[in-house]
Amino acid sequence: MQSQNIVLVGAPLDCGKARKGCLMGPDAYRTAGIARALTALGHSVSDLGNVAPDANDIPERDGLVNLSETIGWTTALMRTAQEAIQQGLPIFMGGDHALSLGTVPGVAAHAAEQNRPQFVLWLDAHSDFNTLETTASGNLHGTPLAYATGQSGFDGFPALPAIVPPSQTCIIGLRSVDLPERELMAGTGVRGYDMRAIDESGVAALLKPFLADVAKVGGALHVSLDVDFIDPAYAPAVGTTVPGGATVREAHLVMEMLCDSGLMTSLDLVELNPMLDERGRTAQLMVDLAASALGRRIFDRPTPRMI
Ligand code: HAR
Ligand code: MN
Ligand code: MN
Ligand code: MN
Repeated sequence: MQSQNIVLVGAPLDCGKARKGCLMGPDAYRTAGIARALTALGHSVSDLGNVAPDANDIPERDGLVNLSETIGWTTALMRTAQEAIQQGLPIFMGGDHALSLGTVPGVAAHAAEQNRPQFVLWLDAHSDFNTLETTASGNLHGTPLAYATGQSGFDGFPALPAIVPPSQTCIIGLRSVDLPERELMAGTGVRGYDMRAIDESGVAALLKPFLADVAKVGGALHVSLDVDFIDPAYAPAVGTTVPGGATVREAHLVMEMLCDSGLMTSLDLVELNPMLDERGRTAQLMVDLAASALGRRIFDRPTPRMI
């Protein structure tokens, strides 16, 4: 693949749910060698360091976890994403999935400036399609796809600089969807594929038509990779494990196809909780998946070493 300017952005937000630990994610990816792995593929890599949340006076609301801090991260990350994508292909190193409340609208604003349609591929056990009104847990990491696609019910959040039409989103890996999320998604044109669809047809058959749609209109493609897309047997370092997820090879195949397509313009790595990891294996797997998306082939893989 062509050499790219890759821009690493640390987003150590941990406000999207109660269990703490995702704030260590960016440093876990750095320690697992993300810059080295991508440089070895011929890319030039810069690391902008970690973002901090904006201050605001937004009052907390009963039933919502860390509303003010989450909005502070959202405004900061919208701005950072718009800046970072001018410099190349940003990789937003989370942090929990609430970071996509900022990154997706931010990159979508940039695509809109260029008159390019923005598409989003959401690799996740969850649909993250709750609103502030529908969330039962109050955990805002369960809401970013609803926000970015312009659903109502986000009082207090900034106006979206650009909306991603639901029909330009594709979720793969589903195995935990709340009833209100299902109702809200129905009829919007969101493509949602559950694990059974992967079992029955293989992940390649699901991904191909979506990538073809992106290519047909010269779209920009944001990929949001939640650790829990992968089965917890391979990726234990996440607070919201759901058994029955993607295998290591299914996840790599998605990344390899993204690489072949040349369509990916930005990437989130989210929900890694290093506190729950086993000798860094989940952080390493996420780095390896990013490398696959950016040109590493099976035969290029370093021989695994014992750690
Ligand atoms: N749907 C549930 C909720 O809204 C669980 C959301 C969990 N989300 C993540 N990210 N872990 O995908 O509370
Ligand atoms: Mn998620
Ligand atoms: Mn621009
Ligand atoms: Mn998830």
